[in-house]
Amino acid sequence: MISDKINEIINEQINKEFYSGYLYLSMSAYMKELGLFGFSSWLKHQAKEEVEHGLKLFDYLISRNSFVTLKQIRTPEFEFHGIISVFNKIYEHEKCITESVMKVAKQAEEECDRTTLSFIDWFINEQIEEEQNVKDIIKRLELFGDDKVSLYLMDKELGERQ
Ligand code: OFO
Repeated sequence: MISDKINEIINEQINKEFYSGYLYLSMSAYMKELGLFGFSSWLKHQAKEEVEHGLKLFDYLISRNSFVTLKQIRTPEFEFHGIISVFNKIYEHEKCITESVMKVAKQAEEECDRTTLSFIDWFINEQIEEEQNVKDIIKRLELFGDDKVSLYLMDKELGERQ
């Protein structure tokens, strides 16, 4: 059985993962409005991944005979101002998520909860990858995002994400 404190922060993390899914879906809708169908599809995939992360945490609590307390998911932002600004927001958001995943790891370390430590490692690695992917997109947008042909090609490429 995991401690009450770890239970609490993992339940919070479930909420944050589902919220991330909501936020990325909202961004996906915005990209669709702009006619950037590849960006929209990439964000929709990202949203699905976030829901999977939430479910992974949900399953972990259950596997440890711990309680799941699902909280209300707040309304995500739905007014955006340009592609780079959307990806900068994602980057900032993911940095917050990394911090909160680290909070779980720190608490588990303090409590010598080896099971949670080993479980949360997967999330730490995932966060490194996600931050890097988003940063790469931002770099490319900054380099040639104003050029319509390049943007078209990038949209096509992101749309190929499986
Ligand atoms: Fe965006 O990452 Fe989940 O954890």
